[in-house]
Amino acid sequence: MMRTPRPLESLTGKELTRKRSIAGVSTRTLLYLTGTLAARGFEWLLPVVLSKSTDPLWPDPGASIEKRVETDIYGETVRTTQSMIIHKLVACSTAYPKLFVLSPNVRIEKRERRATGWHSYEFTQLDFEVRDASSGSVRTLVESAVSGLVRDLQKSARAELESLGRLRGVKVPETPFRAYDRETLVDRYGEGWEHELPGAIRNPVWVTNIPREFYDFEDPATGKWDNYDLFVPERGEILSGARREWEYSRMASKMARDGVRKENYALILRLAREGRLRPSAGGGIGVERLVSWVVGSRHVGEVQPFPKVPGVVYEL
Ligand code: ASN
Repeated sequence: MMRTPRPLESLTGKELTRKRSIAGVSTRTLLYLTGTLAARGFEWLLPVVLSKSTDPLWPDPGASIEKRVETDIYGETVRTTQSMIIHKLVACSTAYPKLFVLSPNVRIEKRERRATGWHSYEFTQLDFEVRDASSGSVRTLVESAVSGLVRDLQKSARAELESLGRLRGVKVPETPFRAYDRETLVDRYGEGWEHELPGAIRNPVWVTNIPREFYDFEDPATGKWDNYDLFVPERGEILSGARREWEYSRMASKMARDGVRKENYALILRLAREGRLRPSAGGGIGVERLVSWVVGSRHVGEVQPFPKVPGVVYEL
């Protein structure tokens, strides 16, 4: 049985030491990744929490949202950020051709997901976007960031990894990572491929062509989606991203097909209609998942100072 992560005030001395070591790894991880992106000319934006428009998280085969958090302010309905994808597309098309943001995402996952060890109802995404980029260039960037990170941590967080028993636990991934079309995985493992794949790989792998939200590019000629998820051994998905749609007619028809309410996406649709949305590609890394994989925690909530475990609401 997986143990549900508990809050700080109930941990033993040994558990607190472990928590602090994980925070050391997390600190170095954030320094490395933000430093790498900044050194490559990315602008670091600060996140927002309340907006009229946020990620619908629909349709997405992996989505399981129990409730969407909405409230009224100043006579307008706003939603807590499910992801900053809409903000990224607008920001990247206008002022910031290469951007990243450490963004708090609120996703009230179904309570059964407590047992996956891989979901939290609040988490932080390192979300980035690049104007005029191809999928391949984003994937190469991520590959070098992930393998560079593990190499860096083996030095910069050596003491912490040693005390967590993980110094030899995570190997520096070999690049380039293998890529599998989702259809190949369905043939091999069936519809439950997402659960089978992590146990079958020893190096991170890409999965491409996943039917998802309107903003990921879907090739009308082939019906394939130009998107990608990154899976790590033993655990699962730590990043999702894509080349994006930018044309009005395609976005609008996908929203109609998927039953996504156009009135919640008025701005992005208007910019697309005016030709002001630009092609881009990007992705988002689940920061706690990445750290959980590195430190070998059994529940992603263990990496959080204040665990947000589906179905469990602590005071803090
Ligand atoms: N951040 C993801 C992306 O860039 C979207 C998401 O989190 N749903 O594609």
